Amino acid sequence: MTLRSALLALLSSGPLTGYDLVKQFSSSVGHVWHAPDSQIYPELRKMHAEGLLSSRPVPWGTRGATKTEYALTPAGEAALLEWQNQPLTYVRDRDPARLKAAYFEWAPTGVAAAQLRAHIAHYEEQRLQTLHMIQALEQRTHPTLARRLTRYAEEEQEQIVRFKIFAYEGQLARAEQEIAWAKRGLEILEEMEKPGKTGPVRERSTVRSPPRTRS
Ligand code: VNL
Repeated sequence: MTLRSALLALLSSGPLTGYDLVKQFSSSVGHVWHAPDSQIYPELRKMHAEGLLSSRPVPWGTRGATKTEYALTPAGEAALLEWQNQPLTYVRDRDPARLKAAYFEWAPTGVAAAQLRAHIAHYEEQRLQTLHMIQALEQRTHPTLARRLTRYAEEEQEQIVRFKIFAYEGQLARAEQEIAWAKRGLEILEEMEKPGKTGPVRERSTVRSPPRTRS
């Protein structure tokens, strides 16, 4: 359902062929709503069948071939408005990094730290990507945005740009928060490795105790 909203939103920048849509998806709205190409094509066909999109053949190459260009219909625009008017539904957390961290006592030497460093690397990468996106939006050089803006008056353009940047500010804040969290985890692991610290006294148990492999 939300893939549909992302596709409607992207097509509100102007008509696109299926191929261009898939390309632009991954370099724009796909950064906040990832979807594989294999999901996009069938969803476009469904949206077309349901009357949300119109299609027309446009020339392709020099041999009389055509490709299909999709555009929002009035029903498609209505669906976009309807989506904005619906409240979000929240799902409860299912976070693999938090889940794993909660049981790091089972992680062999160095593995927990390596996972936290990988977490940092992932979000450092996302942080940079997000900063670049914000810059392209601020400068209005992002091709999808630039094309979208041609359909609006200057006063409206300002708001359109601001909302896109606002979305990425949220992504940026989350990336920085994840980096800070994982760095804190590394500190905790280091703290635990300090010599002279003994763990809690445990009674003998039939339950297998976690491996104490850190030196
Ligand atoms: C647009 C352009 C959207 C760039 C984006 O992400 C983006 C757009 C939500 O104009 O639809 O990164």
